[in-house]
Amino acid sequence: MDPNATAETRALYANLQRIAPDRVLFGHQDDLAYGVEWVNEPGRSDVKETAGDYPAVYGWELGDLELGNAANLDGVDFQNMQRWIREGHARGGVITLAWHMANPVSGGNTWDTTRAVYAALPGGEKHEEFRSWLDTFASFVDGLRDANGRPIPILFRPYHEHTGSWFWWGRDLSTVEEYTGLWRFTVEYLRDEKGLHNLLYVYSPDVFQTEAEYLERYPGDDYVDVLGSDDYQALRSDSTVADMTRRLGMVVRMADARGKLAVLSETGLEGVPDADWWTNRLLRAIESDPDARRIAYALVWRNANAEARAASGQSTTHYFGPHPAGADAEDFRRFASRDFVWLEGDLPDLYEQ
Ligand code: BMA
Repeated sequence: MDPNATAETRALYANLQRIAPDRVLFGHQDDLAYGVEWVNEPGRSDVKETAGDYPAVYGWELGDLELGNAANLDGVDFQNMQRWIREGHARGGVITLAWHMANPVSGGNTWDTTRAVYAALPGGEKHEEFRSWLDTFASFVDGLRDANGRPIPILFRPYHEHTGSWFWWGRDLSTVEEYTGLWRFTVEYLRDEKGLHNLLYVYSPDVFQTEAEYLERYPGDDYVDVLGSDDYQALRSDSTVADMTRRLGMVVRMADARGKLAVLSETGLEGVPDADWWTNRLLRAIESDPDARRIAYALVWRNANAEARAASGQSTTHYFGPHPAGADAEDFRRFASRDFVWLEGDLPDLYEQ
C-alpha cells in the first residue's frame, strides 16, 4: 500500500480485511444515477427499491472524463457523479472507480484495439496527452472529499479485463512489459506527482484458468492492493457455477499469500433471466467454498435505463442488478436478507480503525 495512504484509506483496507472472512458486501455499478425505469431522480436506487437498502459498494465509471466531456460514455454527468459518490460515502458505503478510457493513439473509444500502450508510456508519442488524462483524473478524485474536507478513499480499478483483448490495453495488444509499465507509471504518477493518497489499486483480470495466467501481467505487490476478478461466464448456467467458485478460491489464496484483499470486481447475468439467480448462482458460487467465501465484495454491473437504450436502438435488457419489477426481485430479497450478505445499512464505520 501507499506508505503515505490517508488514515481513512488504511482504515477502510483494514476493516475490509477484518470483515471479508465472514461477510460479502454487495455492490452495484451506477446504482444512484439511473435504473431500469428511471434516470437521475434524487434518492432512487433499484437495489433499495427492491430490498429496502442501498448497496454497500458503489461502482462508478469515468470513461470520457479524459476527453473533457461533461458526462461519461453512458451519459452520467460527472458533477452529479461526484455528488453521488459523496452521498454514498457519507452513508458509509465503499466507492470503486473503473475507467473505459479512450484509445490515445487512434482517438477511438476504449474498444478500439489499435495498439496504444507503447505510445502512452514515458517516451511514447502520446505520453504527454496520456499524462494530461491522468491530470484530469487527479482533479476529479481531488474533488471527492467528505464533509470535513478529507479525501474519500477510492478503490481504483484501471486497465481491467486485460487477459482479454477487447480493450486497447488487452493481452494481444501489448507486451507484458508494456502493460506492467503502464500500470506502474500510473500508480507512481498519481501517488508521487499528483499526491493522491486515497487510492487502493484493484487488479482485475477477466476469466482465467491458472494462477500463472492470472499473474502473467501482475505489476507487483507494491503496485496492487486488491486482487479482483471479472466473471460474466460462470454464472450463466447452473452447471458452471463451480467455475466461479474455483476461480474465486484461487484469487483468495493468491491474495492471502500477499496479505491483500480479494474481491469479485464485476459479475452479473444480463437481464437476470433466472428467477433464483441471486441465491442459486451468485450466492452459491461464493458461499459454498471456504476460500471463495472470503472475498470482500461482489459487484454486479449497471442497470441500464430501458427507455434510453430503446431510443438508441439497443437491447432493453442491459441490466445486471435487481429491480422491483424483475422476476428475480423476490430472490434478491432472500439473498439480501442473509446474514452473510451485507448492504449499506449492515456496515460498521469502515473509515475509522
Ligand atoms: C459495458 C456496457 C456498456 C458501457 C460500458 C461502460 O460493459 O455496459 O454499455 O458503456 O460497460 O460502462
